[in-house]
Amino acid sequence: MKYIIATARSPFSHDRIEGKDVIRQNIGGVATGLKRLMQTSGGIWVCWGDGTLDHEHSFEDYDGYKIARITLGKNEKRGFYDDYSNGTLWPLFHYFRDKIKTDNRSYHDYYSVNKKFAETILKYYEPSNIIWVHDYQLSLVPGMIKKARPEAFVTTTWHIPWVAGEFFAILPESAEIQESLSSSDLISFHTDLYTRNFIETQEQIFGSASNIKSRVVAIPLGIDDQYYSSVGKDEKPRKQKDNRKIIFSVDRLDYTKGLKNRILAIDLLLHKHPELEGKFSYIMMVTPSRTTVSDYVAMKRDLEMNIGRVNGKYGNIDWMPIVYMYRKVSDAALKANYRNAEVALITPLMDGLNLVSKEFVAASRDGVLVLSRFAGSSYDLQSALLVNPYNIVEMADNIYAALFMDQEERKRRLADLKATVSKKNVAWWLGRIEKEITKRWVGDTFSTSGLVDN
Ligand code: ADQ
Repeated sequence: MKYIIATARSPFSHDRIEGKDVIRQNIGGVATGLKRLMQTSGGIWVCWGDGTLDHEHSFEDYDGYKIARITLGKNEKRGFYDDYSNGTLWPLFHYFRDKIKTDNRSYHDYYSVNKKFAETILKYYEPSNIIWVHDYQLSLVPGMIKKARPEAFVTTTWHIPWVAGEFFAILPESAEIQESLSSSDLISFHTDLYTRNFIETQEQIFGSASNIKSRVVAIPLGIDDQYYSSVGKDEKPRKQKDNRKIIFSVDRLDYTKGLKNRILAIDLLLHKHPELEGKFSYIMMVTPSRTTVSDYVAMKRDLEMNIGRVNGKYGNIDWMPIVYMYRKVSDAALKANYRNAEVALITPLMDGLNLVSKEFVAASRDGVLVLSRFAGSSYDLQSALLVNPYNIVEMADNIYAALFMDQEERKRRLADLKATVSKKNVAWWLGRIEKEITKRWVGDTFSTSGLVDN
């Protein structure tokens, strides 16, 4: 048995940088988990080749598996990726009603790109394959495949939240998307809440959900905990000037991540506790993301203005409360930042799961996690200090509590969190998905990839 995996973004891409042809790895947690599966079990990975030289590598063998890349034209990319995936579905599934653009021209591009994915999958499909479709950019693919090959086993993993049925109904194409997803043989979400919402949506659109209940499961994605807990050989603990405590965060630049509210919480913290002047540094790392989508450009400006305002209000020649970095960093630098932080401030307004919170827990030695209740990971990470990211007072008070938490409580909370993160790691996630597939697979050639289910 081999997988055909479909994701919008590629595990790596070919680019020309400063005259040289280079391979750029995709750093996200999903890519890491799936690469591991493909290296062990082989198969084909179907994805959009967005690298500048990817069109020269539309099919290649790499690291034990094959990659089939789909090339998109400029307008097609805009309609499929910028407008419909990120301008319509992304805000819809994160409850940002005012940002949802409903324009059926972009749906047309979304439909035709999904069709390209389905056709590419079907081109390589063999009856012993499991087809595994990922996320909101490819929601029509399961239905297209089942229509052409009803006997094919299709499993879908949804990485972002699933909203309440009456909110989903805002979307003009809600019935088409629901029908496609619910034709999957197995559909996995990160939390029980999303599975309940999906089942309720099915009832609202089709009158009954009895045909899908047994095919919908909650299996939260895990991380490679050993990678994050291991210390690099050149890594040294960083000494902060004047023993300043470090508060750390890393996010993609996105309105769902609650970045501005965090700045407001730091503002309030310093207003309530002027004695904290010079006592901490908040290192806010922000990764460029969706830079061609207009909302993101305006949001960056607003965020930077607020950072400047707070630094201008409380900073002095020797100290600025917020150290802001807008760039991607290496894995090693990210790990070092997780390890050096006394407090991680992970407070999205809405987040399907949030891998950063798990990475921090695995890497930290005695840090405190301040985590939003609206991150899917908070269901498992109950020993964090859980906050409502819309409540600035609660956030400021919890940052203060985290900075001054006694050693015993820090250790106890972190030990609880570490136990969960290492039990439900990426191998556990893959093992659970494979177990669910085995229960439902009627073909006779299924054998698991041998990944551990602990
Ligand atoms: P994302 O919204 O991308 O994913 P998240 O889960 O936080 O969010 O993962 C981001 C990943 O990128 C992490 O692995 C992190 O280490 C890495 N990263 C971020 N900034 C970085 C930087 N500056 N340098 C290096 N690495 C950086 C979507 C959903 C989430 C869900 C995931 C997985 O929106 O809710 O958790 O999929 O299902």
